Amino acid sequence: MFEKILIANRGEIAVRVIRACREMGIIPVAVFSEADRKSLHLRLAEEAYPIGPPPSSSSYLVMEKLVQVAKKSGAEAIHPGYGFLAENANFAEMVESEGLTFIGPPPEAIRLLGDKLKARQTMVEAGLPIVPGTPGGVSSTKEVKSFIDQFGLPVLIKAAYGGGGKGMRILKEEGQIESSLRDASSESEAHFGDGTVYLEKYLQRPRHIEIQILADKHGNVIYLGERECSIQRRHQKVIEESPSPIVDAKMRRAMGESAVEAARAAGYVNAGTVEFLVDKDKKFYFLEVNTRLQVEHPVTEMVTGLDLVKQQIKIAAGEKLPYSQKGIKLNGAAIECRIYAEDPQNDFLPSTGVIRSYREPSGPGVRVDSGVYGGFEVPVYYDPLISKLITWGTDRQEAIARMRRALEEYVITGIATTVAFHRQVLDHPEFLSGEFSTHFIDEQYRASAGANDGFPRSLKEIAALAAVWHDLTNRGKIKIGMTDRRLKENPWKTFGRREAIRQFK
Ligand code: MV4
Repeated sequence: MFEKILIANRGEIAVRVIRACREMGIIPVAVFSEADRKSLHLRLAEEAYPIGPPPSSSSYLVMEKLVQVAKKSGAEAIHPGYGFLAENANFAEMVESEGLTFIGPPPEAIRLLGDKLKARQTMVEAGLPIVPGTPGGVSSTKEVKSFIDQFGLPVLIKAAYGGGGKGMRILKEEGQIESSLRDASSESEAHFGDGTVYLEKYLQRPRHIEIQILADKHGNVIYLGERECSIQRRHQKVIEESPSPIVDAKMRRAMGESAVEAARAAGYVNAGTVEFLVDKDKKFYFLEVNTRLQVEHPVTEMVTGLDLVKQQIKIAAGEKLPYSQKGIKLNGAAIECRIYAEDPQNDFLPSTGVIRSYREPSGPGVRVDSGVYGGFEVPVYYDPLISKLITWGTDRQEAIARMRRALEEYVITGIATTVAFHRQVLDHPEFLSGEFSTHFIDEQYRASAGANDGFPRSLKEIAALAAVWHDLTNRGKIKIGMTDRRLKENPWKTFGRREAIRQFK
């Protein structure tokens, strides 16, 4: 086993990997940019090395610096986390060629799966269901027209090296072919350095469901159930859960076995995720493979009891998987809310600044993977994800009840966050019913500033608000936390509230 691992990342995921190292008796080595001098991952790591100025292009993305620090510190392996260099085949290659171990898949698998056209071709050959699409890149209106003649509208133009919705255009009418093609291609060129785009039939209101897999270096591949990731906004996931409310045992097995086939076909090793789109008839289609540990991995950890980061490290060190497929038992349900430093009242604009007060929820079934603390200044340079709140319950209902309770306990002041937004989603009938698609937030949430912000209120909510308003205006007295008369008589419960009440009298 490794004695030292360098973590080529920051924030909550660096903290997550450090924790796994600690439990395994491995010394974690942190790196930090000038903007991260006071970040939580440094406080928890044994050693920390500076790697440059705040912009990630000058620090967390500079491959040579990371390899250099790894060697200088005596680390034998590098964990890339997610984002930054996690899915960069050249980085994985450089790490290995310098005699270090990359804690992730082989460079060839990253390269193959990063090329969406090659990935699709590979999966067709492996027998996976895929959405109808062009086998190669398209560049002319004529090619698009003939695809439409065969499969009809709408059509989705996708970037061959894309991800996260960049370089993607929905084509709804023939008149837009030329402009959409041009836009998608130039956006792809700008973001991925290659303007190749291809076509797929556009699925109208799909769900996004993904399968977690683990593959060791000895040819063993297993799947760890699914994650429902349909609650997203602008290609950024917001809430994930496992199991999916619509997946039964039979569908799970079919998707899981497909995912294992996909991994085998790609020569995959380590932890990976096979993404599927699922239509209204519950038919599933291969989308792509994410060749990294994902942000939402904790929900899978909660229902399987496995530590995915430890498994990644063990696989990289050459160990065999500890379980066969039969040994994997899914238990209960887990939900994750991504807490972003963003302002839902202001079109989810990133909100930076000092966290004035900070109190994390805890108690039964609650886990917080956080990269911040009270007094910390959230840097402007990086992803605005500050923590992930994960709850577990014996079933979906209990996981939801615990999430609501935990969101009520969570205190973050000084900056705007998405905590209150999550409270609204967790009260939304469509979310509670489990009947939703990737368009849930777009369809249900109004982000424009104004009186009609947010999710439309139910009649019951309006009635409750009217009652409170009536109470406040007609009695001329504001009661804080004193709606229940019995509380008045209980000094334990009213202790600490008195000051606030006095101020309002
Ligand atoms: C699709 C699709 C519908 N049909 N492909 C989104 C990110 C990228 N990984 C692939 N994505 C999608 N691919 C076909 N053939 C729907 C999505 C999609 C989406 C598309 C437009 C706007 C929002 C979206 C949210 C989630 C998924």
